[in-house]
Amino acid sequence: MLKLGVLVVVLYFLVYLGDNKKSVEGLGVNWGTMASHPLEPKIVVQMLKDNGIKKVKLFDADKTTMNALAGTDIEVMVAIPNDQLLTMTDYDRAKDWVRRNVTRYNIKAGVNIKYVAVGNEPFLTAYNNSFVNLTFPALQNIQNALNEAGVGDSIKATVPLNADVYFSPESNPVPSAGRFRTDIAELMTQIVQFMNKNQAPFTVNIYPFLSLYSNEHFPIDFAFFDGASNPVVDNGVEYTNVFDANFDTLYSALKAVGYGNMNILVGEVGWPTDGDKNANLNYAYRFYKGLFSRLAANKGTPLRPGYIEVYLFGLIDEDAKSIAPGNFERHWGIFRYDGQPKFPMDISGQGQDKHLVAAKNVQYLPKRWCMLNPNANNLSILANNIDYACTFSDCTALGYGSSCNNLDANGNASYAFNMYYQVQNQLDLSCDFQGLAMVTDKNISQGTCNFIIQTGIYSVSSKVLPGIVVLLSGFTFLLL
Ligand SMILES: *[C@@H]1O[C@H](CO)[C@@H](O)[C@H](O)[C@H]1NC(C)=O
Ligand SMILES: *[C@@H]1O[C@H](CO)[C@@H](O)[C@H](O)[C@H]1NC(C)=O
Ligand SMILES: *[C@@H]1O[C@H](CO)[C@@H](O)[C@H](O)[C@H]1NC(C)=O
Ligand SMILES: *[C@@H]1O[C@H](CO)[C@@H](O)[C@H](O)[C@H]1NC(C)=O
Ligand SMILES: *[C@@H]1O[C@H](CO)[C@@H](O)[C@H](O)[C@H]1NC(C)=O
Ligand SMILES: CC(=O)N[C@H]1CO[C@H](CO)[C@@H](O)[C@@H]1O
Repeated sequence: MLKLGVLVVVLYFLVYLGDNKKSVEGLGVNWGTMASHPLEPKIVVQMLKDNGIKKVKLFDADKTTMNALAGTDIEVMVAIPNDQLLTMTDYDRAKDWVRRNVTRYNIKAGVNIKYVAVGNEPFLTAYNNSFVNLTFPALQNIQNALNEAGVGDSIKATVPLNADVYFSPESNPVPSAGRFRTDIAELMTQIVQFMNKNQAPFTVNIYPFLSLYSNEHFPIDFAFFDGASNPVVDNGVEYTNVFDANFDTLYSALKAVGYGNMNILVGEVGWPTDGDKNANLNYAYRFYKGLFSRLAANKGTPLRPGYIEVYLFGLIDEDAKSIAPGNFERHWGIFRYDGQPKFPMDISGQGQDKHLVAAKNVQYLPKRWCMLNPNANNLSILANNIDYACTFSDCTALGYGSSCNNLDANGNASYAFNMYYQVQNQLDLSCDFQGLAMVTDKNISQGTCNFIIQTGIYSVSSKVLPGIVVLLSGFTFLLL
């Protein structure tokens, strides 16, 4: 008994000394993987640990990711994508999903799963009601399956929703008038009732950047946390930022249907750094600095003071995301595509201008770029070749207000050719473009426009061996 006590003390100090990184209480990040060259999951997990980030929200339950999280104490939200909601309306399939993607990892492999996200913003108006009749049955089946598997006390099913599921009327556009969207009001009430009964949180994604992006008259200061010249006044409460106003509109909508005490979790919040005139490093820095200082102070909002559980969006840039909502979609990362921090960010909320710890052991392709051959003379075929390059790679930094928007026509062509060449892992044939292009070992970056070298692709087969997972989970068990 004494020996065990000593061991526990020793372990405590090991853990304590090792944990010199601090983040605001309970800070989480969204870890999306829609990238041409995703970083190897174990490198990402090490990066999370190095930065003291203890919660992640995923968009699936990918095996390699889950194995990399095994044996860490990082809390995990796994997810069921929208295109699987229909399947989950069948209880047996839902039970099977929980067995394969939750209990297998949670109980047997030491992955600390806390939530299952059922769908992702399924009620977005852009989805034309495709998931309106599927989400609630899927949610019920998943939570019931978790309960039946005996893990329902610690693992909760929730539905990450976009802030467009609630509104305040134009006649009274203040947070206290918040209500659920009329077309889904009855459904939202049922969902909230069910989640409340199971002590699951309401998950909402709040994007001040999108408020600014979608409305050219939006007062820019209202998107940040450092004060606004014209606050919105609501029953004597002054709102100086859209995050608070938005959150409290949800609070009021919940209260109006009788669930004002429900736990609210912010599933996504963040600011992109490229792909739009308002998506840049300075604004992202300003936004996060304000956010972290409030979170560190547990300030909460006027109607819901105190701690808020928050997941940043997102961890790493994703160059294969759909740009239907806008070019900024591929630039939400607090880290670049290669795990390098983009700007100073103090996630402890103390406002120090330090950088996050970069990903370690990232392998890059050789320092070779593709560019427009200065001797190319048949320029009639240039436009088509640029189009081709940009169709199969990410040229969003070329757009208006973006980091590469100041290139000349030749620079544009070189940028497009290089992005394609990198995405193709620098295959020789991918730097030809009907004879217009050539490879160079000179860094052809210009000003704010970085001509990147891609990372090497990791072999997906290099998964953690089952034996190691068992070992790790044994260790976790010892610590408990
Ligand atoms: C929704 O409907 C519009 C108009 O009917 C259509 O253009 C769009 O592709 C649809 N979107 C989806 C996701 O089905
Ligand atoms: C959802 O179900 C209701 C009731 O069965 C039906 O009237 C409605 O058309 C369905 N909506 C969609 C988008 O399938
Ligand atoms: C330019 O290239 C196109 C396509 O290869 C070809 O049809 C055309 O004759 C070329 N023009 C010149 C001036 O070489
Ligand atoms: C470069 O490409 C961007 C995006 O396609 C375009 O807006 C811009 O006008 C181009 N610049 C020149 C000088 O051709
Ligand atoms: C190329 O130059 C840019 C700008 O000086 C720099 O930021 C970037 O790190 C360089 N890239 C490589 C691969 O050395
Ligand atoms: C959403 C998700 O990741 N589902 C996975 C659950 O487990 C099965 C079997 O391992 C996978 O095929 C699914 O992709």
